[in-house]
Amino acid sequence: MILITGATSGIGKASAELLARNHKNLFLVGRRGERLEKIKTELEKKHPISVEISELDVSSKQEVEDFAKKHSTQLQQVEALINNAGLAMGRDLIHEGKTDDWDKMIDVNLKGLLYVTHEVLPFFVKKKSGHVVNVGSVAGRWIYPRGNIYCATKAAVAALTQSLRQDLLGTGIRVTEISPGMVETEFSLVRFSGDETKAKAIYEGMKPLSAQDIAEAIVWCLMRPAHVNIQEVVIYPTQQASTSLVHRNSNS
Ligand code: NDP
Ligand code: 8X3
Repeated sequence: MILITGATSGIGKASAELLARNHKNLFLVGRRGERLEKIKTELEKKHPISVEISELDVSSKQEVEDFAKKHSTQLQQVEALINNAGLAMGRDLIHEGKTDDWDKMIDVNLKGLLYVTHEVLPFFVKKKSGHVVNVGSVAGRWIYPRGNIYCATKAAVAALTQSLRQDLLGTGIRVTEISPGMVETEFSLVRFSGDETKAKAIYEGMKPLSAQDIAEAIVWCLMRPAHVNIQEVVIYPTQQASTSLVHRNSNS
């Protein structure tokens, strides 16, 4: 069974779909329960797998602890955790930033990842196997103007991924970081508080990555033999050379 956080949309949902096609049982979590129900119904109808779902806000320590207590039997069966839930809020200059946005990004991208990992790792250590895949970002490696807190959370994800690998050395547990560039999902819509015009403008005149592109990389990492750990995967669209360097078609 593979546990995916933030499975209601984008990269998390695409990973669930691809893993289902590979006949993997799934445990999908996210805050939007209706979407989880729909994804479960569709995947179980199409594939010979079972899909567990649970509404979960990963940024709530209490909710994550309650989730782990309630589902301890299922968590024992988890072979891989995909820490995908995450978001950016705003694109303000740092001196104009909103501290509520900062809190949200730190709470979800950083603390949420830690809370969920903390509940799953003891089972992995006990069985001497397991795979943690953290969805970081190129934003954590190449900081860009107005990226500030989002970049900082993703830099922290990169640091924590390394820490996990070091602390877990010898346990048989694999730890991978996937760092995508621009992927067209609900990410920009969330970042700009539902402003579709602003969200669309981000990808204007260029072909971004799709959630499916990233899901394929995640699944490839998961499917390597147990002695192979893909430590880091950095994936950009062809029209993006760095976080600040994007080629846009001239007619756009
Ligand atoms: P989406 O907005 O499409 O998906 C984000 C997912 O995270 C949703 O399923 C959402 O579910 C979930 N999520 C958000 N907050 C919480 C929370 N508090 N608790 C549980 N789940 C939560 O964006 P992407 O698919 O693009 O983003 C997935 C990951 O990829 C993120 O970590 C993002 O930072 C990273 N990334 C994205 C890039 C991009 O350009 N799109 C590039 C690089 C990295 P729900 O709202 O139902 O809770
Ligand atoms: C998302 C990619 O460049 O919008 O992590 O920060 S970017």
